[in-house]
Amino acid sequence: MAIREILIIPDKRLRKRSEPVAKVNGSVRKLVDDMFETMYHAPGIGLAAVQIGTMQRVITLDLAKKDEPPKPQVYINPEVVWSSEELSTYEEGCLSIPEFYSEVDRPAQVRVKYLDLDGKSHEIAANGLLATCLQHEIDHTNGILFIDHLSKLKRDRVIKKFTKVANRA
Ligand code: K1U
Ligand code: ZN
Repeated sequence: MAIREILIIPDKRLRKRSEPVAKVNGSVRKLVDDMFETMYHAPGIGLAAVQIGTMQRVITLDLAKKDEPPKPQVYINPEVVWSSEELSTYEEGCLSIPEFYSEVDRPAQVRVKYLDLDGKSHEIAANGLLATCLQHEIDHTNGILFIDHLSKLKRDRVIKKFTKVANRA
């Protein structure tokens, strides 16, 4: 297991679509181990493989509260197959856009199809924070960031700030 570096905007890899996993094998399981170690270390409640520079459609989540035991979740090749017209609003953050938070409106309920670590197919219905996080992470696998759901003015301000920092480094 390894803590991997988390890509920060404006890294171009964050804007690319990730590739589907063809076979859930040992290297995917090793990737998932690294993702959990990186996500817990950050700390974060979700992570997409692209955020550590691996362009595969894999996401990890753990939405357990501080006083609860860990509840690690893995979704391979996740895909939203249905989303509600009703929206809900959450204040989102992103490990690739450190210390910036903003409210985002998204479908309140979704159904997501995915593979588990044994390569078995599942479909789940999600609402609340799980629905928000799944959509945030699935967006990452498609090169979409939560700032893309904000006004152009807000988005451009954030990108400008992080581009300045990257150019100074
Ligand atoms: O994908 C990511 O960048 C991870 C992101 C997930 C997320 C958070 C909030 C709404 C939607 C998606 C994060 O984990 S940001 C950090 C965070 O929210 C958090 C960190 C520690 C404790 C509790 C929350
Ligand atoms: Zn994110």
